Amino acid sequence: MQIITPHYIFLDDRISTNLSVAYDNTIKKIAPYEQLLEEFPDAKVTSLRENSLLMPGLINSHVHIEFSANKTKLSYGDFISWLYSVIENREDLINDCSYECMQKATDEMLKSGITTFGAISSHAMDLEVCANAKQNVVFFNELIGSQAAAADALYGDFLSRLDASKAIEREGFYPAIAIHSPYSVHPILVKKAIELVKNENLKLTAHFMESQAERDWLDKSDGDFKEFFQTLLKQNSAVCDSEEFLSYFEGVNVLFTHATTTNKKELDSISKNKQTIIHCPISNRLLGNKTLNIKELNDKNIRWVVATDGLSSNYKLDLFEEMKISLFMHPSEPLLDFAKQLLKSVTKDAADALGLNTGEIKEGKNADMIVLDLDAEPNEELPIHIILHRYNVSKVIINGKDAL
Ligand code: MCF
Ligand code: FE
Repeated sequence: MQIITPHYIFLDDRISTNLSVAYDNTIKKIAPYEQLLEEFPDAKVTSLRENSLLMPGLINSHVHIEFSANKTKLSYGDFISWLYSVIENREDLINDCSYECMQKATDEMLKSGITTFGAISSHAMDLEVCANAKQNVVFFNELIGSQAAAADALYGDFLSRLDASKAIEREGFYPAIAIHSPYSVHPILVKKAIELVKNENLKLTAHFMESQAERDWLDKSDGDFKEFFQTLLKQNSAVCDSEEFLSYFEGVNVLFTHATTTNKKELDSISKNKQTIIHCPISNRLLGNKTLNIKELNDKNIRWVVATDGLSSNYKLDLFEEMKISLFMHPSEPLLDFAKQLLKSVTKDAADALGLNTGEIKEGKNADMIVLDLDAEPNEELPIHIILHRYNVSKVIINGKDAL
């Protein structure tokens, strides 16, 4: 058992002073220090410096670790140009993405207070790094392929990657499934994957309605994707429209990434099914996509969470940076309220969406906690300050163990 005595704790509804936390792998009790010492006299005690703030560890629900070698290779500003640049540079990106390169990415996340991440794994190149990472990992094996003729082979490859991830047995590692997107995955494959999700109770995510090109292609088999599919895949029309795609996810807990070009009907379906939208503002800006309509999501009571996406469409894997960009990208949202929502989105809401027992400093939750070094006593605008000032992260605790 351990006791940590910060100056302040970021609790669900308030900032506490004069409380400490007793924990092993889960949070056992939150109470005044003397009381905890009496109850757990043998506990190891960590007293923190002045103005230290204990808060829940951050959850980055969407990151492509295998794309961590990119810095300047990929073309930004337009989604289709980006996609062509991914195809053109695929070999280089893969070859340059060594174990060390990927480990640097997970370490950077750790240093910026990310205690859980959702890895979208295209090739299982990142399996070992993720298995060895200090963080909790939801390992989303990606299923991709729009051609029916190749479906069996693609599904076989996907299943063997899924099996390899199931063989990793460690606390906080969850094998899971990513269906790439409605334009790139044949319905035969989508249906098979969702059957698996239901039978084995796996976590599920998908990219959905990221670009105008995707909107036009799914709605009318036209637009910027037309040439791409005709020349590269000899495909003249979309394999699935968005209504059909969403129908397969009825009653399924899924996190849809981007959703910047969704229409009212799609959002109603997402709302009805209590599904989640992953908001990646930096990626959307860099790939020339629209800004997510947060107000519409809030009006429809749709849970949304902030994530970084990969270094394929970001310059950092830092949720403090991501929240800051989001704060400035949604100027119509009331500042303090929105700052609070952003922080909740990368803690409690992300944990709820992923079905993980974490994201809060609360008795019974997993002991995933970070310490921020504030420089003054916090006031009621602390959520804004946390997002603006990128305070130093001086301690990271994951499942009760010191990770930084
Ligand atoms: O989220 C961004 C942009 N949207 C789609 N895909 C990716 C992103 N970053 C990396 N990807 C990967 C994706 O997982 O790019 C590959 C897929 O494996 C090709 S996209 C047809
Ligand atoms: Fe992505």
